[in-house]
Amino acid sequence: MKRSDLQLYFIMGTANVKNRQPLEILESALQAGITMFQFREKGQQALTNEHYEQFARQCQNLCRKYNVPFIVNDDIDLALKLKADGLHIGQDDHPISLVRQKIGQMILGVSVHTATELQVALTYGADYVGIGPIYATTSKSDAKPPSGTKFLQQARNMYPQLPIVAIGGIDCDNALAVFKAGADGVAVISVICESNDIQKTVSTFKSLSL
Ligand code: 3NM
Repeated sequence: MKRSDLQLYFIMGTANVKNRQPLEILESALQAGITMFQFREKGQQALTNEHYEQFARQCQNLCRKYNVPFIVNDDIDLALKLKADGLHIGQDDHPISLVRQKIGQMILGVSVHTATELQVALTYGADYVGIGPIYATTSKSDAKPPSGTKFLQQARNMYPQLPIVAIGGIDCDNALAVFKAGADGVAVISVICESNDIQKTVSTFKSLSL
């Protein structure tokens, strides 16, 4: 993968969308120029069984149409079944060494919060890391307290070439500080899911990236 693939990384599941069609939001975001997409179907309202897989396939087909990488959050079996472009895991999900063995060459993203977690992720072949929550977020019920940009900056200083995406509470007003701290990109849920003008939101983010 290229570092620029992370520039505007949209994450969505049905629980993130109110009074609108998730696939319409995804297609608007793809049309507007998001550079990566993560399928993250979590929470009490999450789809189950065949609806879950069907929705994932619909998202994947849209991503293919716009040539944007389709990444699955957490679910290794789904990522393998769909031949997704990649898998993203957190620290609580699965041991990274095992995941890399299972998924082969697929893109592997890992959420990290400390220098030790970062080192372990790289040892086992993470292709990119996610750092957050930078700011307060309401989109992840078990999010850690906001970290600000300090660890992001440290990670960038330690690994100048590493693909890094920042996440958590990022919007058009604070994104510049995140890019300046060293992120290659920003991963966002609510700011796109709740946007009244997705084209404008996406263009604003992309104009802020360094
Ligand atoms: N992971 P929003 S924060 C999915 O810190 C997720 O690892 C986070 O959503 C982490 O852009 C987060 O609406 C939610 O704040 C991001």
